[in-house]
Amino acid sequence: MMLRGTCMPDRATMMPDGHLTPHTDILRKVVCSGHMSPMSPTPPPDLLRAGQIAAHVRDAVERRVRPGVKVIDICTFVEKEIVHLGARPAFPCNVSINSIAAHYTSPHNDEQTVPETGLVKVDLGANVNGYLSDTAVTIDLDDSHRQFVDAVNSALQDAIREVRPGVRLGHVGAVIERTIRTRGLRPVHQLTGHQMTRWTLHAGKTVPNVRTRTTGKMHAGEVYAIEPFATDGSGTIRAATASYIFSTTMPFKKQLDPLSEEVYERTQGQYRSLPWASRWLYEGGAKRDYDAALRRLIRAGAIRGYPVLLEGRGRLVSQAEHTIIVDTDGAIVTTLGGT
Ligand SMILES: [Co+2]
Repeated sequence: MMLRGTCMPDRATMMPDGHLTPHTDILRKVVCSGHMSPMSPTPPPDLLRAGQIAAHVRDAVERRVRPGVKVIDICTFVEKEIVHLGARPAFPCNVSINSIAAHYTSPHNDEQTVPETGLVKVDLGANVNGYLSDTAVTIDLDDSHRQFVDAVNSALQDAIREVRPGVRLGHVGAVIERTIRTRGLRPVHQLTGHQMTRWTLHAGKTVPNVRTRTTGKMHAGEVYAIEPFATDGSGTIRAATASYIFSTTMPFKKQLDPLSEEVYERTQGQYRSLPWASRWLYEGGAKRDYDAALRRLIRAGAIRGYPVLLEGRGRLVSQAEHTIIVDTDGAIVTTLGGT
């Protein structure tokens, strides 16, 4: 199967309809590493594999997101498939519905189901030995919000076309903003794409979704998640009170109660600084008050929560996302899929 043992990068050219087609000449260049210039080293195979696995699972889950399906079943399907394909989740599967812009993953007892209409964003990533991928798709439940999906797909496509060493991150943001506004929507300016390094999901630089004066640039070999968000609301977001996604602060030395200590050790050992879901603590059937331990850990500064993010006016939000490697003359999209 295409996922087994291959380390061929998904080198591609964007087609006008928003689809990506492999560009065979460039593909040959990348694969025949003996003939490559020293400026264009072969990307780490684990990085490419993390991208392929995430793309495969994203394409598989897209077909499963239908009205009435339990959100927790979508989350566990995604996370189990990632493991089944030989990786680990880079972060909990996010299923953000309608005006929830991002950072919703099911809590352990979630009864919520997918509604009849609107937009569902599924955002997922794989971790292969610390090499990460991050990709998202928006599902238009009753096919009545196509402009939202088109806007983010086109913005992502236009942004990827700008990727090359030396391009200003603010320029990429300007391209994203223009494409979304041209389609009558607004970019969500507080949400950004982000650089990724080994074991670090949000490393240093960000990729804005609007024109900014940031002077930062992309450099060859860097890895980025580019993720445009579009809305018919204000384009601002606010944090809800609930957090279901956390990350562990390292190092942490203070004394804690036994259960908090156990949660700290477990999450630090298993996920390092990558995000994890409170739901994952309950897997295996242990009936303990993890929610209380999480509150104590937050108060102690041992973990941080990522609150659910809502569109400021309660309007719909769409999202598209790919992981890319900055190559000498363009982008290698690691999460292409469709194969
Ligand atoms: Co991301």
